[in-house]
Amino acid sequence: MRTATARAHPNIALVKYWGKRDEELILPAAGSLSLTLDGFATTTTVSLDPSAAGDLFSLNGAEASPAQSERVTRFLDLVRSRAGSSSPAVVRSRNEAPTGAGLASSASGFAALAVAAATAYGLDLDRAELSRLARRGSGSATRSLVDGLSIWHAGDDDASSFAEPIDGPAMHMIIVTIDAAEKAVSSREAMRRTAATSPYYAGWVDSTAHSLREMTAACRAGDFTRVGEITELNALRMHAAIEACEPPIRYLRAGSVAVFDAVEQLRADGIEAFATADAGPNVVVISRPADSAAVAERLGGLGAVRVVGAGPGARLIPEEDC
Ligand code: 2P0
Repeated sequence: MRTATARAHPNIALVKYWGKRDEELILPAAGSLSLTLDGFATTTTVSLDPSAAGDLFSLNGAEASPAQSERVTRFLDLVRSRAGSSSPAVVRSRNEAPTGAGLASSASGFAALAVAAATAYGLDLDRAELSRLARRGSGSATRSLVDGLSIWHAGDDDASSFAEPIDGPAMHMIIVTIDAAEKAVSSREAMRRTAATSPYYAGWVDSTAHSLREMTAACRAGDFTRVGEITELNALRMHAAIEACEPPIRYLRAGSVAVFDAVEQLRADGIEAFATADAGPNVVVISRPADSAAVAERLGGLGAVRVVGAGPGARLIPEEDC
């Protein structure tokens, strides 16, 4: 029985991925840029079991839902077809982040699964190939193969749509958890609805492509202030496009808006901090590393606060570390 264990971390996008050009290949409408975190790890073990009737997937020690299991099986089918194998697998995954709460557990989940499954099934893939493989599970997982700052090139086909590292200013992320419950509308469904019904979708895609070029330049220049300004602008544009769907989707709650207000006040007080939010109510604030303790203290009353830095891309770990 062949077994491999991998660990991956979520990433938070500074320029967001929101919308697909190709649903089957998960090619994004525009490129994106993120920071892989050093917390909230997912650890996944894939063990081939040729005698089993089908795949078995457990999450945090409990059998996964049929929908989750089917998504894992579809991903494993892709790996099996490349490896020329028909063996089912036992997949055991442990997630340190609350699943479905906008902390991108699908990113760490499919990044860890891509590395563990590729190894267990005997595929010899380099980092860009692993990033492309993870993309087939979930778009944001593409970026979690990369250490620290990661740029996902939109590309125009399967071969050209992958993530790679990019230099940038040092930063911390202050994660403010407003609500850890599962979100009402999944990212996948909300992206579809935005593309199909939001009158601002075309503007979102165009402006994101432009923001990514500006963000790339700001990162290369080590310009934290500009990185922060583009981050907050891009997040608000994404939420504006989402809120204009029919029927509307609104991920930000009163508590989320209170964090954006507090961040504006921090800047007025001379501490450079900038806010972003994904497909849920939780807010992530970026600051220079030297300011993160002060930012966390100021935001402490608004939600559960955790400070994280840059973390490693998905990689194999020895079995005994699980
Ligand atoms: C991102 N998000 O760039 C954006 C910002 C959420 C808001 O990528 O359909 O789970 O699996 O490709 O990657 C969340 O969407 O969607 C996401 P699929 P995914 O991080």
